Amino acid sequence: MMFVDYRIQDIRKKLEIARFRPLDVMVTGVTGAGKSTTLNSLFEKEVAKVGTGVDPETMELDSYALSDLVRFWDTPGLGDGVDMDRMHSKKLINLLYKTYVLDNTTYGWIDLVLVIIEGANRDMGTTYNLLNNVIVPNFQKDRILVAINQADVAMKGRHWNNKTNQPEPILKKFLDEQAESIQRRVKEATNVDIIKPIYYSAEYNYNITKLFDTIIENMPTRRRNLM
Ligand SMILES: Nc1nc2c(ncn2[C@@H]2O[C@H](COP(=O)(O)OP(=O)(O)OP(=O)(O)O)[C@@H](O)[C@H]2O)c(=O)[nH]1
Ligand SMILES: [Mg+2]
Repeated sequence: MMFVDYRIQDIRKKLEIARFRPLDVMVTGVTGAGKSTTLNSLFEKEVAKVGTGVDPETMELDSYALSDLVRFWDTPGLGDGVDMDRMHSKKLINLLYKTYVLDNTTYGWIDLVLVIIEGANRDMGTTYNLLNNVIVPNFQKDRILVAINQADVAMKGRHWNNKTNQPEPILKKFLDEQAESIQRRVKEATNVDIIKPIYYSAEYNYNITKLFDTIIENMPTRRRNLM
């Protein structure tokens, strides 16, 4: 499976209708959620540096072009203390207000925001903070996607089949319920209606195709006007 060529006709057609190119996706989430790992999984090589210890890894914004049609922006995660969060939030907001001008009209550079949540994460506070205080006030709500990573360790590693690299039914049920619960809680906490998050494992390449399909299915149909 090569994502460089994946569903390229679908993507091109959508971009032609929307009249912009490439699709710029900002990848965001708390530190350690697996943003960089997810990009490496999509690119099928190590493009982004992944954290090894407890320290956050990504400190700056980096963009990675998958093709001339799709580009991803890796960002530093929140949840690393008040001062760092303030600094990183500023970088995220700056990116959300990055613009380009076409035919005398100014448009937003970022077309879609992908919020990555850690499957094992009980404390959703930082994610809600990110949504509530950084993304939602500065970006169109209907361009926000949420996905659950680290599906393999959502139940602390239990019920993950290491031979097939897939969740067993019990874990699958758990993940399905978790996806619904997150959808509900995002609505309660931020008043944003998200589509039911998909779950995947960047580490084991589980459901990565589904993640990419979700991005394609939810591609904006027009350029982004500023708010
Ligand atoms: N078990 C498991 N571990 C994962 C998965 N995805 C990422 N990890 C691990 O989680 C840790 C953090 O991953 P990163 O990709 O660096 O996380 P990040 O969101 O980019 O973090 P920052 O750059 O600090 O914001 C690394 O040790 C990864 O190997 C996954 O799907 N399953
Ligand atoms: Mg990172």
